[in-house]
Order: sequence, then structure tokens, then C-alpha cells
Amino acid sequence: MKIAEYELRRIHLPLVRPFRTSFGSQSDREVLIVKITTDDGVIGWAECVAMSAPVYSPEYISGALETMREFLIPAINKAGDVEAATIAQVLKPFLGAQMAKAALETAVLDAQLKTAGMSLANYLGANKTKVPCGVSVGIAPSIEALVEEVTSYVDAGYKRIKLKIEPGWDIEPVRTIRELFPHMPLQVDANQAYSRGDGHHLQQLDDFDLLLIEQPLDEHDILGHAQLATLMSTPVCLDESITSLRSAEDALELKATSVINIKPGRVGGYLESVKIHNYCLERSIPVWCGGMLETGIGRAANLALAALPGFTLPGDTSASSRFFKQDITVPFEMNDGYLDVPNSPGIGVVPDMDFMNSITTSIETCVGTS
Ligand code: SMG
Ligand code: MG
Repeated sequence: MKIAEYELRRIHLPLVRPFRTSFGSQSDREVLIVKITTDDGVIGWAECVAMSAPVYSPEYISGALETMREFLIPAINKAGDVEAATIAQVLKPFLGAQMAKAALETAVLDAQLKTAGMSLANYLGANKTKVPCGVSVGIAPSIEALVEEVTSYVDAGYKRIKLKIEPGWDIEPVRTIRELFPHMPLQVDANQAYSRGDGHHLQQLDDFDLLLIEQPLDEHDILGHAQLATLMSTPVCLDESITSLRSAEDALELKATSVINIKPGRVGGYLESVKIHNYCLERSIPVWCGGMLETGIGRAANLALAALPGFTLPGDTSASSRFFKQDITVPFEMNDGYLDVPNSPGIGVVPDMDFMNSITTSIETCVGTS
């Protein structure tokens, strides 16, 4: 296909409650939405999961936008006739920028699959029509507030709880939630907040029958994670460290991780995500789908991925209402702890243009090949 036009749009959505992690608190989500129009007039949508600031990963919205405008889009235009499966190769000369690359590839994929009349779930190899929902719970202002928030998610039917932790907010909050919900699948995520010397402290978490501890150390500290994994009985799971199939293979081989959080934006797209999934499935390594506070556009595509057979743990695939009062698509609503996997062609959802226009802060268009 040929792309006639690209639209890069920044939108601003308030969160229903502040979301605090070890790298800061946010009360709204700025999102970069990518729209492509093919020369046949077919539209493809995608969400770039970069955040406003480079605090979760080195990518951030303004940088991703500039990378797309200055490098990635001109390269796709130069290639001329493209399909989703060729985009990664076309963009390979430009280092990093996984989130920007993923968004462009996904927009092409959406348009391509709409043309073919196939859902993303089918294309990726899904074997489920609904997926169990987990929820990620931020660092709370107090234990009481945490208990109240977690209880509301348990009552809503969530099947797995993930607690954000950091030094000073770890053993006691986890103990409290474990005592209150002895049978609830529970895991923790530190977003790199600890250092190698914290191994014995973190060992205390072994008492709470956790599914896993996610990214306790620096994203580049593969050796530190491998050492920690020998100290703890709780499985270590890498998030930020995994930016490609190659890095997943290395981390597994080095025993720095025994579970993988697959986030399509972080690894450069859904096609790379499927490669990681396939590699892990062959070796019986459990994987789960991470989240980046996506709107319905990104959430829809994540659900398609989470429906693949190797996604044996519930992901951060929560309902739209977990983060947003109003989503930009028809909201994803949980049914008995599950979300339905979209089955219409492409990612299966489109934005509500009136609402999206009302929260848009800037729009930039780039011409394609005509
Ligand atoms: O989308 O449910 C979601 C958010 C899940 O905790 C979540 N994501 O490190 O896994 C992670 C974080 C990254 C974003 S934190 C602002
Ligand atoms: Mg994480």
C-alpha cells in the first residue's frame, strides 16, 4: 500500500485518579495518536505509548513526534509501497525509537487489515475471544487509601492485582493486601527503583506468594537482575529492560528474568511482540501484556495480542474506566473479570471524532507518497 497522508495528533485526557509510580505522579495522560490514510482512502489508527517526559523510557511525546516527522515518515515515503511486515526493516537505520516505530507500524497494520477484512487478533494468531483483566495500582497516599482502592478493583471483578512499590512503600503495603486477599493473584512493579544492595530487603517479599516482581533494578542492570533472581523465590520479570526479541533472548539465557512483560510499544510493535511470544511459548516461559495507560485505540490492539496462546498470565489490560471517565473509543467494559477481544477488521475500533477533537491540543500532517 501507499500512504497518502499521516496525521500526528496530541490529545490530553484527565485520569480518574492520580497514578503514582516510583518515577512520579500523573493526573492526566497526554497521548500521541497516529492516523494514516492510504492512497485508496483507507484509514489506519494507532497510539504512540510514549509519555510526556522521558521517565519510564528514554522516549517522550515531543521526541517521538520529531523522530517520526524528521526520519521515520520520510523513510517510509522513500520506500513507497509498504506493508506492516516491511516497516521494521525500513525503519531499522534509525536507532531506538521503538514507541514511535511501533505506532507507525500499527497504523499501517490497521489500514492493511481493514483492507483485507481481517481482525488484528486473527492476524496475530489469537486463540481466545476474551482475556482476563489485571489492574495496576499506584503508590497510595496511605495504607487505608490503598486498601480502599484495591478493594474497589477486587469488587469490580479484576482477576489480578499489581502493586507499584518503591523503597519505603513495599513490604507493609504488600503484607496488608495479601492478608486482606489471601487468594488473589498478586504481583509488584518497582520501575527500577531499587539497587543491587537491596536484595536482602526484597527477599522479604518472598513471604507473600507473589506471581512476580517486575523490574526491580535499572533497565541496563541485567547482571543485577540475574543475581537477585538467585536470592529470591519470587520470579523476576523484566519490563523496561526488554526492548526487542534479542534482549528477551539474552535476559532469559542469562537468567535475569523468568517471565516477560510484553509491551508492544517498548519492543517496536506488535510483530516483534509476536516474535517474543513465540520464542517464549516454545520454551514454556510465561508472558503477559503490559499497559501504558492506553486509550481505546492502544487498548484494542493490546487485547488482540493478549489473546495469543502464550499469554498465560493476566495482563495490565484493564477496563477503560480504570483510567478514564470518557475514552476516545467506545469504552472497554469488563464482564466478569474479562474484556472481549475486538473482532472487527484491523484493530477493531475507531475514535469518537467529536470527543477526540474536543481534547486535541495540536495536529500536524505530513504528506505521504502520492
Ligand atoms: O495501562 O494499566 C496500565 C498501566 C500499567 O503500571 C503500568 N504501566 O511499568 O508497567 C509499568 C507501567 C508503565 C507506565 S507507568 C506511568
Ligand atoms: Mg512495569
